[in-house]
Amino acid sequence: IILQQLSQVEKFSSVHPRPDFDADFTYGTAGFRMRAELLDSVVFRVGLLATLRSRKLDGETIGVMITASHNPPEDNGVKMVDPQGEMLEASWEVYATRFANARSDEDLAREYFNVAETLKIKLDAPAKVAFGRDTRASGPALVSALKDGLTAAGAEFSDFHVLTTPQLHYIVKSINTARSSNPYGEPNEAGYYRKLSSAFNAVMQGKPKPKLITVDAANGVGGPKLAELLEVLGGDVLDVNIINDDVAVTDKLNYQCGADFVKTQQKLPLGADPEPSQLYASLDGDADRIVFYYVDEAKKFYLLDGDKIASLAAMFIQELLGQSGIEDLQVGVVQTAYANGSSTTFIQDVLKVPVTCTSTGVKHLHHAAQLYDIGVYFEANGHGTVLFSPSTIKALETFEASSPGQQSAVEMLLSLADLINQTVGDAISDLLLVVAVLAHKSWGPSEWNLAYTDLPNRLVRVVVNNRFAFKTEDAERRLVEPQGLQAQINDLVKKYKFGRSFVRASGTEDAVRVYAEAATRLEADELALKVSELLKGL
Ligand code: G16
Repeated sequence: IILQQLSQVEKFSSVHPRPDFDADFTYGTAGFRMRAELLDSVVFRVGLLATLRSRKLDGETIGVMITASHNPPEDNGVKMVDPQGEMLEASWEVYATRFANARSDEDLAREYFNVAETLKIKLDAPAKVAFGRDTRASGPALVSALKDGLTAAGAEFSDFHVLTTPQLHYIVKSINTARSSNPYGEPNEAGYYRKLSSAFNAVMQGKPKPKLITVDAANGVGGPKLAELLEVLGGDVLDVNIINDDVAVTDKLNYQCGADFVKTQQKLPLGADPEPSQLYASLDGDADRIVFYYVDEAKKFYLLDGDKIASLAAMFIQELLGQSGIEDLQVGVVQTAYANGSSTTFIQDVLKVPVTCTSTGVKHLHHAAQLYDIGVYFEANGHGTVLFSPSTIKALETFEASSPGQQSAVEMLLSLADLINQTVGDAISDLLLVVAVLAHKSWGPSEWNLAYTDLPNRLVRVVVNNRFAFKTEDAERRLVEPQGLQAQINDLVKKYKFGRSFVRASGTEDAVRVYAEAATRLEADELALKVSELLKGL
């Protein structure tokens, strides 16, 4: 069997040769991501690794998602999903990188064998893989490469076709928990819509129908999927006007629209002509991020980003816990260095909720959030969710309420746990969460925005010669290399009131990101510019 499998790996690999690519492929913030034409061999090899991962985990289903999310249409990417719907365990990223960089078919077969040997994986053990893709034009060809990898390694596989990234995470968890005492949901797309819509109806019981919401779907997979959810919800529950939902013209994906555009440019997406005080939202290309916004009477734009979502969710959950009478359940918020300083102060000092800071990437935030009973995690860019630990769910389910008020708070918390995707950040689920919380508080977007005022900030993307030369510490807040650069940044920051700035290499684009915040818009822009100038020639 071993020899037969190795020869299959070599044979199939010869159809998916590694391209001429001077740099090494790396499994970054969200898997491999680059120009689609470079990815054929990488995706094939991810198929091999996903098979080994499933074998290692006694045949549990592993997910593979083909997407480049917020990146431009000509890019694509691939990432692996672990059995509980989490990102691939970090220790396996090394194997993914090794597979992707094997020079020849023989080298690849050797790596495959070595990983199986090192991890004591039986090559004749069963393996199952479920996969999906976004709407990019390069998706179908990459799916073929993936199928070849899975076939070569001998996995059983299920093709879920076009999905949002969080839908695939949901399906993987649902498949793997189907026979447990606590199945997560029906393991298919229809089950996802049913779960969300019944939880939303439960949370909204007795509340008036929310005002019209306009959702910019980035011309990505989120548009048609949100439309499907609305159909399951039924016409009378929620009025949503979906804009930028053209998935037929694939070049439009993320073009001057979507969550990343709105967050980084701090302006309206193409096609939005907003009515004052109405709620607007933008999804990203694979619908795992969402940001909200509105304009006032003077058409001034206000952004309600991931930090605002985290604050809103933490506030609501704290209030419900208070009403429920349950003690000893710790709510915590997890953020990254990009979190606006005002949000961190508000969460810690006003809500009295502890805050943890991790490196960028949902994989880091997710694990930190699992350390709380209820862990709210959001990146400022709108990627996040709220995790209820299994013991919290049990505590809620078994709590004996002594008043109807307590009872309804407990039921609300349990419905929220169903409404909020427990596997990963999910723009559609987060949309419903925000709408529901606003309904409960009888708030419009401006009341939501009042909690705290963001410090003006600027995020700049700088193309450098070698982004891998930038190494950080302290949850990416300090540069260790290139040597001396952090001291120069510190000297600049000192000159600005409420100044803060950091530099880190992107894990999804070939660039470095510079973040700056300060007391005024002008100063934040100036600080970002000056720090960016320090990077010239690096
Ligand atoms: C991905 C990750 C996010 C991360 C973003 C930007 O988002 O899932 O956690 O914040 O990339 O990362 P970086 O600054 O390293 O490029 P998405 O929505 O593109 O999958």
